[in-house]
Amino acid sequence: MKIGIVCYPTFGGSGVVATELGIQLAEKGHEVHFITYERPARLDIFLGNVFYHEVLPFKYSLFKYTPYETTLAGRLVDVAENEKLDLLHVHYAIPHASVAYLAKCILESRGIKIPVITTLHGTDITLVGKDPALKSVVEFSINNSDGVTAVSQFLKNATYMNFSIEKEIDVIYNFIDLAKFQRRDKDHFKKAIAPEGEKIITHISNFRKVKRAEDAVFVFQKIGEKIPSKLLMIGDGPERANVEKTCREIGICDEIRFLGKQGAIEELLSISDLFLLPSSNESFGLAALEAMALEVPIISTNVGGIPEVNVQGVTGYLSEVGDVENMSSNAIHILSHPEIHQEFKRNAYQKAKEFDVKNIVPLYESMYQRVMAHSVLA
Ligand code: GMT
Repeated sequence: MKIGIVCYPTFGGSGVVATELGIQLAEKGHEVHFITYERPARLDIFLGNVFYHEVLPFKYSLFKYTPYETTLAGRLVDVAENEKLDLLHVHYAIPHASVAYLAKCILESRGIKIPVITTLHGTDITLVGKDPALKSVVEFSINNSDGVTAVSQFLKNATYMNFSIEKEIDVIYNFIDLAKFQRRDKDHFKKAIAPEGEKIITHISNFRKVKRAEDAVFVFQKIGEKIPSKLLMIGDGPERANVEKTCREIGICDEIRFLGKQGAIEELLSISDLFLLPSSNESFGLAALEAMALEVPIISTNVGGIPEVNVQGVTGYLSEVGDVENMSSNAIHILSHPEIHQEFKRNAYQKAKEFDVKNIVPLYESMYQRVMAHSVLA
């Protein structure tokens, strides 16, 4: 198949899932075309059947805002027509689903039929999409997609609850390539971070408010009162400066390393003993799955789709949002019992196996076949 993928090219979850999916599809022999404003961050390998089409900003003195949606639609039409795409798969509804619908209509007017699949990722439904400024457009473009997927059962339910949806939504979970995402022996690195054998606690996010990265610091502070530990804060985003300020105010900067955006997160997770995910909302929690794949137990909140990934008392523990006390006592419980820690590590890896790419990518492929067959008949 010739598949056009539209996504945010950043380190954000939807961009990571879209890029990894494209790479997997290409490795299975499909031809994949990424259409976005920057080369996707995770598209770091060369494959002969992967193409990247940049959407360039169109600047003109009359425009206060560059019309990204219009140029993206134009590029989609151009790529679909010239590369003879079989379908478009757009990730994150805003603005990709409505832009794809416009491109589809333009192509139809030229006698070209191209089905559109929309994957809902999280804040496009739970936060941004339900804002009255965007709701009608999101609702319309979901209903006019030829196939719709959500990354968890929670997100599927939330979509039906927040919008008036006539379409069937398939749950296709986030995935991990366990063959590539493997624990590495990084003992020298571990020693550099934790020279006295301290435990290494890790938080990875885009430091948006919804991630409550500050709670990771408070949880860590309490862990540190009982168990010598270091905290790795990985990623970057709008809240990072505030979180750093908090660390300075409570005087624990020496125990915390802010590493910014990182490519090889499997190396950092390989030296981690525990992963903190204190989000106030999370449709799935890809970062937690990546940690689990490297045998790192999870201390998380119990919101959204997180319980579909992190199993209470098995792969980690789940607490109410903001319950720093409960999160830290759960963390201390795991870290202070080596045999329990080992068991949680094993369980985390076993649970991650359910989301192995080998199980998940075929679900997308069969959905592609289904919508294509349907589009030919319609
Ligand atoms: O908010 C983010 O972390 C980024 C966001 C995105 O769409 O870029 O991530 C969402 O999609 C991920 C991949 O499907 C999910 O694993 C994350 O849980 C989800 N984030 C939220 O729901 C907050």
